[in-house]
Amino acid sequence: MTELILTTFDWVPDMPRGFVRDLRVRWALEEAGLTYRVESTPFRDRGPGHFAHQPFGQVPWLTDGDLTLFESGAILLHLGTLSETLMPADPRSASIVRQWVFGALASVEAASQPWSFFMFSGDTSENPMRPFFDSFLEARLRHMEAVLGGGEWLAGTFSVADILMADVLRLVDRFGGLAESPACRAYLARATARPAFVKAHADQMAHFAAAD
Ligand SMILES: N[C@@H](CCC(=O)N[C@@H](CS)C(=O)NCC(=O)O)C(=O)O
Repeated sequence: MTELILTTFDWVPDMPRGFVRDLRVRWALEEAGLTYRVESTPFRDRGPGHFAHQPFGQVPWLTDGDLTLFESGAILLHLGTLSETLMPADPRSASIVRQWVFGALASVEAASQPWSFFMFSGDTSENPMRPFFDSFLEARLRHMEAVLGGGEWLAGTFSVADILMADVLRLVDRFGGLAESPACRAYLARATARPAFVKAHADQMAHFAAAD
């Protein structure tokens, strides 16, 4: 197996620390027990080399030999091909995992991201879009309550889908958005109690702190 290299920013301000999406990749790598190395790319000065790997100038990206991948969901699906801890070998179960990978990103994060931008900005004005984003997220969470109340993990056993869904819900929880969603909170507590998450989170915090 080739060496896996995860690239993230060299430094970020305090606010996003603990929530930068390299955490999803670190978490998956730790769950799978895969050997990897972390490299840094400048946060402040994003040059052509950065855009060659991540066309939006964002992080993370993963290098696996001569393959470079961006988008945390695509990276986790790739890691799923390397470890049955992340993605079951049985094709039917794997399809269910992929379904929930897209569910986490395209249905739940699509609603949580605009909401969290409002929360990050601290905007308390009567913005006409705010009620729309509140109710968009509330509807998604209401349906996730029913799903997550019905089982421990999204696809039966823990998988990359849970890493993505839990990380999406973590940002909602940061701003108090899970107050009315006890099943989502319990799922999040289960997921973030996993040693692989605890290590991934601590490693990300240490990585950025080392650059202060
Ligand atoms: N859809 C992308 C989103 C990546 C993303 O939003 N990365 C953030 C860090 S968590 C970033 O690089 N932000 C800096 C920027 O957008 O300029 C993924 O899941 O990988």
